[in-house]
Amino acid sequence: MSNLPCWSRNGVGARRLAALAIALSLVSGAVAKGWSPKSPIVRGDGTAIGWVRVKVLPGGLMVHLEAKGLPPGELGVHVHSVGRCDGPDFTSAGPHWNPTGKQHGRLNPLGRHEGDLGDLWVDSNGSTRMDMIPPADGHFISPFDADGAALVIHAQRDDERTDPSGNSGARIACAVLQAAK
Ligand SMILES: [Cu+2]
Ligand SMILES: [Zn+2]
Repeated sequence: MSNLPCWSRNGVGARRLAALAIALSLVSGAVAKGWSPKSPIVRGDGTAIGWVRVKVLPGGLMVHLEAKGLPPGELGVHVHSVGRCDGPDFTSAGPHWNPTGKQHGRLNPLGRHEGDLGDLWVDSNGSTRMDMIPPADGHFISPFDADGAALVIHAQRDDERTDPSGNSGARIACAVLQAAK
């Protein structure tokens, strides 16, 4: 698991990561600025269930999201390549953001997509609140090209290995991501 993203669960872990982000911002000045506006996360029927905001860093995409009304457990979550969330199936969001032509998943020897974020942890009451902080090194290509980008939450866990989407099942929620202003 050590090479998987450092998603934190609700509660203490999330607060610790937030504290770390604040501490880093005090040291480097690099974290406090650059967040996008909040984008609504919607279900297939258009109901808003939460929000997400992102920040493009040289090593990856920093993500913060909060949502309710999701099925409990681990759910795959990715950046998809088109900024369109047309319900009910969100196929409009296109495939995973993959500017380098890789296969899906951090555990795939031919991976990974730059849009692969791992899994959300959803509480027994259906809510989630998570931060993803990317590795500090490496190169990352911003997904905010001409057709934008979307964040998609799936019905099942992402196995981080199976091309093209980690066997993560249907697309159950979507947010049109916004670039930082
Ligand atoms: Cu996806
Ligand atoms: Zn992928």
